[in-house]
Amino acid sequence: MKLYYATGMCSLSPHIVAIEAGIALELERVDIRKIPRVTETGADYAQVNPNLYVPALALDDGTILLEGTAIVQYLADLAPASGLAPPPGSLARVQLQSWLGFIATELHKVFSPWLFHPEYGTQAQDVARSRLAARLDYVERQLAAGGPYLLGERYSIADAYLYTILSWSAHTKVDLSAFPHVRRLIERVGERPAVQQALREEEEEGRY
Ligand SMILES: N[C@@H](CCC(=O)N[C@@H](CS)C(=O)NCC(=O)O)C(=O)O
Repeated sequence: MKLYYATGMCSLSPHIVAIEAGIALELERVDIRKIPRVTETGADYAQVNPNLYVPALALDDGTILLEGTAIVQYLADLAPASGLAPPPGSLARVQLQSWLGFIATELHKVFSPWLFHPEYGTQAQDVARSRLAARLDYVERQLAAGGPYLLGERYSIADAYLYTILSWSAHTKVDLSAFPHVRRLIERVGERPAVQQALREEEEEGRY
């Protein structure tokens, strides 16, 4: 299996999940700053994902899986004993999917692209930051009531995704100081050996 990724971007989430699940991944870096978009081997990334973004997961039979929230569930389901996702069909699985959808649409897609492109201007970025603060306040209240993880006592793929997205806070000037439970979750996830390994592997491969 091969994960197409860009260092420190949202593709870090499936990278972490694969390591947590004990799944060996080949990594292929994509330069997401350039069009045409090529991978580190010189391949045309548009042939992998016509939308041009990472992550993409190429299965050994050539199938390409797109969308981070689907990819992490696929990886977790390959290793059910890892407990990274509740069983398909359970209510807990739907609660997990609720978090994955929330992180993707309410957090991830507010950080990216809005806070990654200064050319969008201060006004757009102020709106993005204030929207993120409102959404993080919701996460904070949920964790205060039933943490320490998004699904309660149980670490899941949703926590790895939240960690990945909030790792962008410092350089995009998103202030987490009002959200102590969120910060504690991020610290705990950041201490996990699988997360450390994924960060190390991406750094070793190099940053564009
Ligand atoms: N809907 C996609 C969005 C992925 C996404 O936003 N990827 C960013 C990096 S975090 C990217 O590759 N951006 C470059 C681009 O959109 O061209 C998913 O959740 O997998």
